[in-house]
Amino acid sequence: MASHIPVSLIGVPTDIGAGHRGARLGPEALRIAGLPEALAARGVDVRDLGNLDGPRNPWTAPVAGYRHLDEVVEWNRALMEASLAELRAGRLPIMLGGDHCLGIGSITAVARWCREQGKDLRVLWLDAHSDFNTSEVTPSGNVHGMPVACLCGLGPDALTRLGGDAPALLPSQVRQIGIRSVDPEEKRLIKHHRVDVYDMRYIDEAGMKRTMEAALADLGPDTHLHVSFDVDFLDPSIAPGVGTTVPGGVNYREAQLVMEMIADSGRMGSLDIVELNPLLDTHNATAELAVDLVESLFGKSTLMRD
Ligand code: HAR
Ligand code: MN
Ligand code: MN
Ligand code: MN
Repeated sequence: MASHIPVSLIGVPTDIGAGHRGARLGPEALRIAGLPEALAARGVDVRDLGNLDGPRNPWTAPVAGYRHLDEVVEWNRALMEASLAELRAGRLPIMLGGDHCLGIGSITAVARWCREQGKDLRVLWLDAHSDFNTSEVTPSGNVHGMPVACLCGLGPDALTRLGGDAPALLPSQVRQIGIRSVDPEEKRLIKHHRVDVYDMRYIDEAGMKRTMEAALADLGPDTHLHVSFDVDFLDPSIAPGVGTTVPGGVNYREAQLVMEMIADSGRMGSLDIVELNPLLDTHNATAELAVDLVESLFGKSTLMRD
């Protein structure tokens, strides 16, 4: 069986960044769907650290373009510290979300660790959305629509400087896949900052194999690959348990290929699983699908390739 670096599961039960409540139940739904056991069955040394603690969801209206900014900062500070500790201990952290605002703390930790180690960092953002809004242009004030912008230095100091003075990422380190919902001003920002976006039109035309070859091109031997997997990346017909479904998403076979090609790269060093909302799911099917895909990320393949 393939050998893997040891894994730490970090539950991040937050929905303060989202427009629907319920993603805070995501970590438990992923456990009930059998994530720890599935990893262990693949020969992975897996430790479940339980859930982080943080402020409750005040469920208030946006202020100056942000909903719940203080709470978002507090959760992300806690996550950054927890994740950095696991990376420094030589473990691969898997964030069990929780809404996608947690990508700020998660990826800030990874960027800091890569700087300490002299490693390059590449981020694969699997999502229906670009998550590149700012407080000036957001249609909702929901911070789960802003994490990529924050990581690239566009946002409030409390989030863009979570890991120190420099932004965590350059836009050139990001590859977005599955995108099909971008707000008009957000699109302008994405183009201005030249984020590499493989949208559904690109996937339709090139096919998923060529898309992933492009997204994974030029990984060095020392590149750390962070995968931020928003389950709304998947088509809602197979993944209904998310707050912001967008039709026309990635199908089951395409999703498997994405995960298998990431596994083949041998570079994945950290993973977020976000936006799962069990209150909107049918019999935990979306959580079970996420677990199935994580098995592929850890090398489960069809009989013919083993
Ligand atoms: N673009 C919209 C907004 O900013 C919707 C964002 C939805 N967010 C997520 N993250 N599910 O991908 O409000
Ligand atoms: Mn997202
Ligand atoms: Mn999304
Ligand atoms: Mn969304």
